[in-house]
Amino acid sequence: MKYRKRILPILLSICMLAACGRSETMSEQDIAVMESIAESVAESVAASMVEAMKSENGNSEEASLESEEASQPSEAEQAVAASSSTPIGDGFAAEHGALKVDGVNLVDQNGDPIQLYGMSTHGIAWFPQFVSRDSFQTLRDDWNTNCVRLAMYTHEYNGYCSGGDQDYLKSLVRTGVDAATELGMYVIIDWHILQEQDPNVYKQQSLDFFKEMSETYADHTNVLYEICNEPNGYASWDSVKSYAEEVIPVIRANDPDAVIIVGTPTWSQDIDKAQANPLDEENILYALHFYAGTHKDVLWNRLDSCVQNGLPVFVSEFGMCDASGNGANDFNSTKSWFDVIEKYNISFCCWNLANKDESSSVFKPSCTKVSDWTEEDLSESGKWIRDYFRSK
Ligand code: IDC
Repeated sequence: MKYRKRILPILLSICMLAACGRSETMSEQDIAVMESIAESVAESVAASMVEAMKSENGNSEEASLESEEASQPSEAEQAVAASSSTPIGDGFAAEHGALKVDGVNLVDQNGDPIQLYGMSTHGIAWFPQFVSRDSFQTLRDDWNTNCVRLAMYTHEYNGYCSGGDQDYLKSLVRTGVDAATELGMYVIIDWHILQEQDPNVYKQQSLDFFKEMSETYADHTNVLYEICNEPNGYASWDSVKSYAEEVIPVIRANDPDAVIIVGTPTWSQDIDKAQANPLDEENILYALHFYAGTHKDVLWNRLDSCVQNGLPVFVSEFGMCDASGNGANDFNSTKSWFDVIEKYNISFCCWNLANKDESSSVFKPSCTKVSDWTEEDLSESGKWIRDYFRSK
Protein backbone atom coordinates (compact mmCIF):
# COMPACT_ATOMS: atom_id res chain seq x y z
CA MET A 1 0.00 0.00 0.00
CA LYS A 2 1.29 3.37 -0.96
CA TYR A 3 0.24 5.05 2.32
CA ARG A 4 1.82 2.33 4.38
CA LYS A 5 5.19 3.01 2.75
CA ARG A 6 4.93 6.71 3.41
CA ILE A 7 3.81 6.40 7.00
CA LEU A 8 6.17 3.64 8.02
CA PRO A 9 9.44 5.59 8.13
CA ILE A 10 7.77 8.44 9.98
CA LEU A 11 6.43 6.16 12.69
CA LEU A 12 9.72 4.34 12.89
CA SER A 13 11.64 7.55 13.40
CA ILE A 14 9.19 8.65 16.12
CA CYS A 15 9.60 5.33 17.94
CA MET A 16 13.40 5.46 17.62
CA LEU A 17 13.52 9.01 18.94
CA ALA A 18 11.28 8.07 21.85
CA ALA A 19 13.43 5.03 22.61
CA CYS A 20 16.65 7.00 22.31
CA GLY A 21 15.31 9.31 24.96
CA ARG A 22 15.18 6.43 27.41
CA SER A 23 18.28 4.40 26.71
CA GLU A 24 21.67 5.28 25.22
CA THR A 25 21.97 2.13 23.13
CA MET A 26 19.42 -0.09 21.46
CA SER A 27 19.94 -3.73 20.72
CA GLU A 28 19.12 -5.11 17.29
CA GLN A 29 16.26 -6.93 18.94
CA ASP A 30 14.86 -3.62 20.28
CA ILE A 31 15.04 -2.13 16.79
CA ALA A 32 13.29 -5.14 15.28
CA VAL A 33 10.49 -4.82 17.85
CA MET A 34 10.17 -1.11 17.12
CA GLU A 35 10.03 -1.83 13.39
CA SER A 36 7.32 -4.39 13.77
CA ILE A 37 5.24 -2.09 16.01
CA ALA A 38 5.69 0.75 13.54
CA GLU A 39 4.77 -1.51 10.65
CA SER A 40 1.55 -2.69 12.20
CA VAL A 41 0.58 0.84 13.28
CA ALA A 42 1.31 2.05 9.75
CA GLU A 43 -0.73 -0.80 8.34
CA SER A 44 -3.79 0.08 10.39
CA VAL A 45 -3.45 3.86 9.88
CA ALA A 46 -3.20 3.32 6.14
CA ALA A 47 -6.14 0.90 6.17
CA SER A 48 -8.35 3.37 7.98
CA MET A 49 -7.28 6.18 5.61
CA VAL A 50 -8.26 4.04 2.65
CA GLU A 51 -11.60 3.26 4.28
CA ALA A 52 -12.19 6.94 4.98
CA MET A 53 -11.32 7.90 1.40
CA LYS A 54 -13.48 5.17 -0.04
CA SER A 55 -16.52 6.36 1.85
CA GLU A 56 -15.75 9.99 0.97
CA ASN A 57 -15.39 9.20 -2.75
CA GLY A 58 -18.21 6.76 -3.02
CA ASN A 59 -15.78 3.86 -3.07
CA SER A 60 -14.51 4.69 -6.51
CA GLU A 61 -11.17 6.08 -7.62
CA GLU A 62 -9.32 5.71 -4.35
CA ALA A 63 -10.08 2.00 -4.15
CA SER A 64 -6.98 1.61 -6.29
CA LEU A 65 -4.91 2.78 -3.33
CA GLU A 66 -5.09 -0.76 -2.05
CA SER A 67 -2.64 -1.91 -4.63
CA GLU A 68 0.51 0.09 -4.91
CA GLU A 69 1.36 -1.66 -8.17
CA ALA A 70 -1.97 -0.65 -9.65
CA SER A 71 -1.36 3.00 -8.84
CA GLN A 72 2.07 3.09 -10.46
CA PRO A 73 2.07 3.67 -14.23
CA SER A 74 3.80 0.96 -16.20
CA GLU A 75 6.78 1.88 -18.37
CA ALA A 76 4.54 1.76 -21.41
CA GLU A 77 2.02 4.07 -19.75
CA GLN A 78 4.78 6.45 -18.76
CA ALA A 79 6.03 6.53 -22.35
CA VAL A 80 2.53 7.30 -23.63
CA ALA A 81 2.09 10.01 -21.00
CA ALA A 82 5.43 11.56 -21.96
CA SER A 83 4.55 11.63 -25.65
CA SER A 84 1.03 12.92 -25.09
CA SER A 85 1.91 15.78 -22.79
CA THR A 86 1.65 18.92 -24.90
CA PRO A 87 5.22 19.86 -25.67
CA ILE A 88 4.64 23.47 -26.67
CA GLY A 89 7.56 25.73 -25.95
CA ASP A 90 7.17 28.94 -24.00
CA GLY A 91 5.41 31.66 -25.85
CA PHE A 92 2.30 32.63 -27.66
CA ALA A 93 0.82 29.21 -28.43
CA ALA A 94 1.49 27.93 -24.93
CA GLU A 95 -0.16 30.98 -23.44
CA HIS A 96 -3.24 30.81 -25.65
CA GLY A 97 -3.62 27.02 -25.83
CA ALA A 98 -6.33 25.21 -27.76
CA LEU A 99 -8.26 27.43 -30.14
CA LYS A 100 -11.95 27.35 -30.97
CA VAL A 101 -14.25 29.08 -33.38
CA ASP A 102 -16.88 31.14 -31.61
CA GLY A 103 -19.28 32.84 -34.00
CA VAL A 104 -17.04 34.65 -36.47
CA ASN A 105 -14.13 34.73 -34.04
CA LEU A 106 -11.20 32.49 -33.50
CA VAL A 107 -10.81 32.41 -29.72
CA ASP A 108 -8.16 31.07 -27.36
CA GLN A 109 -8.51 28.65 -24.46
CA ASN A 110 -10.01 31.41 -22.31
CA GLY A 111 -12.55 32.36 -24.95
CA ASP A 112 -10.72 35.58 -25.82
CA PRO A 113 -10.50 36.54 -29.51
CA ILE A 114 -7.14 35.79 -31.03
CA GLN A 115 -5.57 36.73 -34.34
CA LEU A 116 -2.97 34.46 -35.93
CA TYR A 117 -0.63 35.98 -38.47
CA GLY A 118 2.57 35.03 -40.17
CA MET A 119 4.16 33.61 -43.28
CA SER A 120 3.17 30.74 -45.48
CA THR A 121 6.02 28.70 -46.83
CA HIS A 122 6.25 28.27 -50.58
CA GLY A 123 5.84 24.58 -51.50
CA ILE A 124 7.86 22.70 -48.91
CA ALA A 125 9.27 20.41 -51.61
CA TRP A 126 10.44 23.45 -53.60
CA PHE A 127 12.05 25.38 -50.75
CA PRO A 128 12.68 22.94 -47.89
CA GLN A 129 15.52 25.06 -46.54
CA PHE A 130 13.06 27.51 -45.00
CA VAL A 131 11.24 24.77 -43.07
CA SER A 132 13.64 25.21 -40.21
CA ARG A 133 13.73 26.23 -36.60
CA ASP A 134 16.11 29.09 -37.34
CA SER A 135 13.83 30.50 -40.02
CA PHE A 136 10.79 30.30 -37.79
CA GLN A 137 12.68 31.78 -34.87
CA THR A 138 13.54 34.87 -36.93
CA LEU A 139 9.92 35.05 -38.05
CA ARG A 140 8.82 34.93 -34.45
CA ASP A 141 11.40 37.18 -32.79
CA ASP A 142 12.32 39.63 -35.50
CA TRP A 143 9.18 39.71 -37.63
CA ASN A 144 6.77 39.47 -34.69
CA THR A 145 4.67 36.63 -36.12
CA ASN A 146 2.85 33.91 -34.20
CA CYS A 147 1.90 31.42 -36.89
CA VAL A 148 3.43 29.55 -39.84
CA ARG A 149 1.66 27.78 -42.68
CA LEU A 150 3.29 24.69 -44.18
CA ALA A 151 2.18 24.45 -47.82
CA MET A 152 2.52 20.92 -49.14
CA TYR A 153 1.55 20.78 -52.80
CA THR A 154 -0.41 17.70 -53.77
CA HIS A 155 0.15 17.90 -57.52
CA GLU A 156 2.78 20.36 -58.73
CA TYR A 157 6.51 19.90 -58.37
CA ASN A 158 6.99 16.50 -56.78
CA GLY A 159 3.57 16.82 -55.21
CA TYR A 160 2.47 14.41 -52.54
CA CYS A 161 0.03 12.67 -54.90
CA SER A 162 1.94 13.00 -58.16
CA GLY A 163 5.05 10.99 -57.50
CA GLY A 164 6.65 13.04 -54.73
CA ASP A 165 8.44 11.18 -51.94
CA GLN A 166 5.67 11.01 -49.37
CA ASP A 167 7.92 10.00 -46.48
CA TYR A 168 10.24 12.88 -47.22
CA LEU A 169 7.36 15.35 -47.48
CA LYS A 170 5.89 14.12 -44.20
CA SER A 171 9.29 14.45 -42.58
CA LEU A 172 9.37 18.08 -43.72
CA VAL A 173 5.92 18.63 -42.21
CA ARG A 174 7.19 17.08 -38.98
CA THR A 175 10.25 19.32 -39.01
CA GLY A 176 8.02 22.33 -39.47
CA VAL A 177 5.52 21.36 -36.80
CA ASP A 178 8.29 20.50 -34.33
CA ALA A 179 10.03 23.81 -34.93
CA ALA A 180 6.83 25.81 -34.52
CA THR A 181 5.93 23.83 -31.43
CA GLU A 182 9.28 24.40 -29.77
CA LEU A 183 8.96 28.09 -30.53
CA GLY A 184 5.42 28.36 -29.18
CA MET A 185 3.91 29.22 -32.56
CA TYR A 186 0.72 28.03 -34.18
CA VAL A 187 1.19 26.01 -37.35
CA ILE A 188 -1.12 25.16 -40.24
CA ILE A 189 -0.72 21.90 -42.15
CA ASP A 190 -1.88 22.89 -45.62
CA TRP A 191 -2.96 20.24 -48.16
CA HIS A 192 -2.08 22.48 -51.06
CA ILE A 193 -4.36 21.44 -53.89
CA LEU A 194 -4.17 23.60 -57.00
CA GLN A 195 -3.70 22.20 -60.48
CA GLU A 196 -5.98 19.21 -59.89
CA GLN A 197 -8.79 21.71 -59.18
CA ASP A 198 -11.15 19.46 -57.21
CA PRO A 199 -10.01 18.09 -53.84
CA ASN A 200 -11.88 14.86 -54.58
CA VAL A 201 -9.25 13.99 -57.19
CA TYR A 202 -6.85 12.97 -54.41
CA LYS A 203 -9.44 12.34 -51.72
CA GLN A 204 -8.16 8.95 -50.62
CA GLN A 205 -4.61 10.25 -50.21
CA SER A 206 -6.00 13.17 -48.25
CA LEU A 207 -7.96 10.88 -45.93
CA ASP A 208 -4.84 8.82 -45.27
CA PHE A 209 -2.66 11.87 -44.80
CA PHE A 210 -4.97 13.64 -42.36
CA LYS A 211 -5.61 10.43 -40.45
CA GLU A 212 -1.88 10.12 -39.88
CA MET A 213 -1.33 13.81 -39.14
CA SER A 214 -4.18 14.03 -36.67
CA GLU A 215 -3.01 10.86 -34.92
CA THR A 216 0.46 12.33 -34.63
CA TYR A 217 -0.67 15.77 -33.49
CA ALA A 218 -3.85 15.00 -31.55
CA ASP A 219 -2.37 16.51 -28.40
CA HIS A 220 -0.80 19.53 -30.13
CA THR A 221 -3.03 22.47 -29.37
CA ASN A 222 -0.97 24.60 -31.80
CA VAL A 223 -1.75 22.61 -34.97
CA LEU A 224 -4.50 23.66 -37.40
CA TYR A 225 -5.47 21.67 -40.48
CA GLU A 226 -6.18 23.24 -43.86
CA ILE A 227 -7.75 20.50 -45.92
CA CYS A 228 -7.85 21.99 -49.44
CA ASN A 229 -5.90 25.09 -50.32
CA GLU A 230 -7.74 26.31 -53.40
CA PRO A 231 -10.46 24.39 -55.19
CA ASN A 232 -10.84 25.95 -58.63
CA GLY A 233 -12.09 25.38 -62.15
CA TYR A 234 -14.95 22.91 -62.19
CA ALA A 235 -14.88 22.26 -58.42
CA SER A 236 -18.23 23.42 -57.03
CA TRP A 237 -18.96 24.17 -53.40
CA ASP A 238 -21.12 21.02 -53.26
CA SER A 239 -18.16 18.98 -54.32
CA VAL A 240 -15.81 20.68 -51.84
CA LYS A 241 -18.40 20.33 -49.11
CA SER A 242 -18.83 16.61 -49.68
CA TYR A 243 -15.03 16.19 -49.59
CA ALA A 244 -14.87 18.17 -46.34
CA GLU A 245 -17.61 16.02 -44.86
CA GLU A 246 -15.39 12.99 -45.34
CA VAL A 247 -12.07 14.46 -44.27
CA ILE A 248 -13.26 16.35 -41.20
CA PRO A 249 -14.55 13.24 -39.33
CA VAL A 250 -11.22 11.50 -39.93
CA ILE A 251 -9.42 14.36 -38.20
CA ARG A 252 -12.09 14.63 -35.50
CA ALA A 253 -11.75 10.92 -34.68
CA ASN A 254 -8.26 11.67 -33.35
CA ASP A 255 -8.52 15.32 -32.46
CA PRO A 256 -12.18 16.10 -31.76
CA ASP A 257 -11.76 19.84 -31.29
CA ALA A 258 -9.19 20.60 -33.98
CA VAL A 259 -9.60 23.86 -35.84
CA ILE A 260 -9.99 23.08 -39.54
CA ILE A 261 -9.73 25.53 -42.44
CA VAL A 262 -11.78 24.68 -45.52
CA GLY A 263 -10.96 26.14 -48.94
CA THR A 264 -13.70 27.52 -51.15
CA PRO A 265 -14.24 27.43 -54.93
CA THR A 266 -12.57 29.82 -57.42
CA TRP A 267 -9.17 29.70 -55.70
CA SER A 268 -10.71 30.23 -52.28
CA GLN A 269 -12.66 33.31 -53.20
CA ASP A 270 -16.24 32.00 -53.08
CA ILE A 271 -16.83 32.23 -49.36
CA ASP A 272 -20.36 33.40 -50.17
CA LYS A 273 -21.11 29.90 -51.53
CA ALA A 274 -19.99 28.42 -48.24
CA GLN A 275 -22.05 30.98 -46.40
CA ALA A 276 -25.17 29.94 -48.32
CA ASN A 277 -24.66 26.28 -47.43
CA PRO A 278 -22.21 25.95 -44.56
CA LEU A 279 -20.82 22.77 -43.07
CA ASP A 280 -22.68 21.40 -40.09
CA GLU A 281 -19.52 21.29 -37.98
CA GLU A 282 -17.90 23.12 -35.10
CA ASN A 283 -14.50 24.81 -35.24
CA ILE A 284 -14.44 25.44 -38.96
CA LEU A 285 -12.97 28.47 -40.68
CA TYR A 286 -13.51 29.13 -44.37
CA ALA A 287 -10.54 30.21 -46.47
CA LEU A 288 -10.55 33.45 -48.39
CA HIS A 289 -7.41 34.10 -50.47
CA PHE A 290 -6.55 37.33 -52.21
CA TYR A 291 -3.80 38.79 -54.36
CA ALA A 292 -4.04 42.52 -53.93
CA GLY A 293 -2.90 43.39 -57.46
CA THR A 294 -5.80 41.41 -58.91
CA HIS A 295 -8.51 41.21 -56.26
CA LYS A 296 -9.98 44.42 -55.02
CA ASP A 297 -13.27 45.88 -53.88
CA VAL A 298 -15.54 43.08 -55.11
CA LEU A 299 -13.70 40.59 -53.01
CA TRP A 300 -13.02 42.67 -49.93
CA ASN A 301 -16.68 43.71 -49.91
CA ARG A 302 -17.57 40.02 -50.08
CA LEU A 303 -15.34 39.35 -47.09
CA ASP A 304 -16.93 42.20 -45.19
CA SER A 305 -20.48 41.08 -45.88
CA CYS A 306 -19.86 37.38 -45.22
CA VAL A 307 -18.29 38.15 -41.85
CA GLN A 308 -21.14 40.57 -41.08
CA ASN A 309 -23.46 37.69 -41.79
CA GLY A 310 -21.67 35.38 -39.41
CA LEU A 311 -19.14 33.44 -41.49
CA PRO A 312 -15.84 32.64 -39.72
CA VAL A 313 -12.97 33.28 -42.16
CA PHE A 314 -9.21 32.73 -42.21
CA VAL A 315 -7.19 34.52 -44.91
CA SER A 316 -4.75 31.64 -45.04
CA GLU A 317 -2.98 32.99 -48.12
CA PHE A 318 -2.59 36.40 -49.71
CA GLY A 319 -0.09 38.25 -51.82
CA MET A 320 0.50 41.90 -52.51
CA CYS A 321 1.16 41.31 -56.22
CA ASP A 322 -1.15 39.79 -58.84
CA ALA A 323 -2.71 36.34 -58.77
CA SER A 324 0.16 34.77 -60.70
CA GLY A 325 2.37 35.37 -57.66
CA ASN A 326 4.30 37.86 -59.72
CA GLY A 327 3.84 41.30 -61.29
CA ALA A 328 3.68 44.64 -59.56
CA ASN A 329 2.81 44.89 -55.90
CA ASP A 330 -0.22 47.02 -55.10
CA PHE A 331 0.25 48.27 -51.59
CA ASN A 332 -2.74 50.62 -51.68
CA SER A 333 -5.00 47.70 -52.42
CA THR A 334 -3.21 45.67 -49.72
CA LYS A 335 -3.91 48.46 -47.21
CA SER A 336 -7.61 48.41 -48.11
CA TRP A 337 -7.58 44.65 -47.56
CA PHE A 338 -6.05 45.10 -44.14
CA ASP A 339 -8.74 47.61 -43.20
CA VAL A 340 -11.28 44.80 -43.48
CA ILE A 341 -9.02 42.14 -42.00
CA GLU A 342 -8.22 44.20 -38.92
CA LYS A 343 -11.79 45.40 -38.51
CA TYR A 344 -12.79 41.80 -37.82
CA ASN A 345 -9.54 40.56 -36.28
CA ILE A 346 -9.22 38.00 -39.07
CA SER A 347 -6.16 35.74 -39.09
CA PHE A 348 -3.84 35.78 -42.12
CA CYS A 349 -0.77 34.25 -43.73
CA CYS A 350 1.36 35.85 -46.42
CA TRP A 351 2.56 33.98 -49.51
CA ASN A 352 5.57 33.15 -49.63
CA LEU A 353 8.67 32.38 -47.59
CA ALA A 354 11.19 31.84 -50.37
CA ASN A 355 13.79 33.50 -52.56
CA LYS A 356 12.22 32.60 -55.86
CA ASP A 357 12.49 35.22 -58.58
CA GLU A 358 8.86 36.35 -58.27
CA SER A 359 7.39 39.32 -56.47
CA SER A 360 5.42 37.29 -53.92
CA SER A 361 8.64 35.76 -52.54
CA VAL A 362 9.73 37.80 -49.55
CA PHE A 363 13.45 37.31 -50.18
CA LYS A 364 15.52 38.46 -53.11
CA PRO A 365 16.85 35.63 -55.29
CA SER A 366 20.33 36.67 -54.19
CA CYS A 367 19.50 35.96 -50.55
CA THR A 368 20.62 32.50 -49.52
CA LYS A 369 20.26 32.93 -45.76
CA VAL A 370 17.60 30.91 -43.99
CA SER A 371 17.39 33.19 -40.94
CA ASP A 372 18.45 36.58 -39.52
CA TRP A 373 17.53 38.36 -42.70
CA THR A 374 18.43 42.00 -43.03
CA GLU A 375 16.76 44.74 -45.05
CA GLU A 376 19.00 44.01 -48.06
CA ASP A 377 17.83 40.40 -48.15
CA LEU A 378 14.19 41.35 -48.57
CA SER A 379 12.19 41.85 -51.74
CA GLU A 380 9.82 44.78 -52.00
CA SER A 381 6.93 42.67 -50.71
CA GLY A 382 9.17 41.25 -47.98
CA LYS A 383 10.00 44.71 -46.67
CA TRP A 384 6.37 45.76 -46.67
CA ILE A 385 5.03 42.72 -44.89
CA ARG A 386 7.83 42.60 -42.33
CA ASP A 387 7.06 46.23 -41.43
CA TYR A 388 3.40 45.38 -41.20
CA PHE A 389 3.99 42.43 -38.90
CA ARG A 390 6.35 44.48 -36.76
CA SER A 391 3.80 47.25 -36.42
CA LYS A 392 1.25 44.89 -34.88
C1 IDC B 1 2.53 29.80 -57.09
C2 IDC B 1 3.97 30.09 -56.77
C3 IDC B 1 4.83 29.80 -57.96
C4 IDC B 1 4.57 28.39 -58.44
C5 IDC B 1 3.10 28.15 -58.68
C6 IDC B 1 2.80 26.72 -59.04
O1 IDC B 1 4.10 31.41 -56.33
O2 IDC B 1 6.19 29.99 -57.67
O3 IDC B 1 5.28 28.16 -59.64
O4 IDC B 1 2.37 28.48 -57.52
O5 IDC B 1 1.52 26.60 -59.53
C7 IDC B 1 -2.19 30.66 -55.39
C8 IDC B 1 -1.71 29.35 -54.94
C9 IDC B 1 -0.20 29.32 -54.86
C10 IDC B 1 0.42 30.08 -56.02
C11 IDC B 1 0.03 31.55 -55.88
C12 IDC B 1 0.63 32.44 -56.94
O6 IDC B 1 -2.26 28.94 -53.73
O7 IDC B 1 0.20 27.98 -54.87
O8 IDC B 1 1.81 29.95 -55.90
N1 IDC B 1 -1.42 31.65 -55.87
O9 IDC B 1 0.18 32.05 -58.21
N2 IDC B 1 -3.44 31.07 -55.43
C13 IDC B 1 -3.49 32.29 -55.97
C14 IDC B 1 -2.20 32.68 -56.26
